[in-house]
Amino acid sequence: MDKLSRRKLLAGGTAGAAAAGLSQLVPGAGPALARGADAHEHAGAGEGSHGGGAEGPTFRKGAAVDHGANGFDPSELVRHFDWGRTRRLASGRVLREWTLVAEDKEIEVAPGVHYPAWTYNGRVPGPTLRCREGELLRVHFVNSSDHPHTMHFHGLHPAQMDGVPGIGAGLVPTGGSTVYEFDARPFGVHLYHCHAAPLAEHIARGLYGAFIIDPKDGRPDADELVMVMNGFNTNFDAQGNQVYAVNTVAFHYVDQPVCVSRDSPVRLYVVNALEYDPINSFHIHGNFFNHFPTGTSLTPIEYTDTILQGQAQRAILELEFPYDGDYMFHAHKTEFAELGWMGFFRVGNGATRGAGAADYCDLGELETPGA
Ligand SMILES: [Cu+2]
Repeated sequence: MDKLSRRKLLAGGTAGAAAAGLSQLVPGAGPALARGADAHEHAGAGEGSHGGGAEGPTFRKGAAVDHGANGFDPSELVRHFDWGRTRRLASGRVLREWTLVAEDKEIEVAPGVHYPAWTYNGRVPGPTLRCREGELLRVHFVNSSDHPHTMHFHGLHPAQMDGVPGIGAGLVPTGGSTVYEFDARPFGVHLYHCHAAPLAEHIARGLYGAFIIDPKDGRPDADELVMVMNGFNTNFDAQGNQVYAVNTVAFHYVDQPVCVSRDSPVRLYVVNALEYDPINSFHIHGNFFNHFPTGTSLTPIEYTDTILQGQAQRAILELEFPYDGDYMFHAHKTEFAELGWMGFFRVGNGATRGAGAADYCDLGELETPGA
């Protein structure tokens, strides 16, 4: 299928594999927030456009993903950093260790859309591994999947530890295990993923995660969030994706916005793990951020509201929200946004946002605007 025919399938809902994938869903559904004017603008209200957003055919009315069954919740995952376990070596150096298990697991990526994922530790994305520059890292990898896999880290390390077929431990067979060991460098936001062939499928199935190396002296305090941009090719034609998201579940942060405090530093670790589409993007409404590509410099390269990322590119974005309210963030590749890659930041508390504000946003005591 060429690119054009894929677009036609997505846009027109004509017969074919893509349409069949979407036909499990019922139009006209969606979280209340997405019914705002802004969401309509971006969602295109479904009239002959791609997917139609939370109002469109990618959602079942009133339905939600069963996070319990998935075993992970994007609202928790967004602030979860896995620091592993540490001990100090005789040299004084810190040894940091993790255990990651590959396992096959069906996950729900949009209400009613179940996808046969391959996971690290039962979740997609895999755990956000976090460490400090200069530490010795040791990753115990166990393959409990029905397929051979590896763990390939971005960063500086010897070829033997690269997690590719034919070098070092190479492919780890079903029931097998290995240990990857390397130094934590350079600081920045990186990623890890399986490197078995066919590579695109092994990544697209869900075998990836963020890998953050903090500078030796750390970074300034901030409310830190990890956002792994991903997608799901639910019809397995390897031509684009039918569901797009940050942290796996389509429109999750429309349904449950990411709550942040006004006038407080927020740091986003944004990783593009999307397969089958060459470019992804991140755009925020009503705000600008400092952009640190790969997070390897402490000096931003630009102050903007939109960044592009090719496959495996990533960045740190730093910002503050000067006003209360709900602020959309989404791929500015609008087709992706309409198929699930959009969400909201909710700034301030219920009292300052007025009627209709969800009460799960418990940010404690906040000043009212203008006070
Ligand atoms: Cu794999």
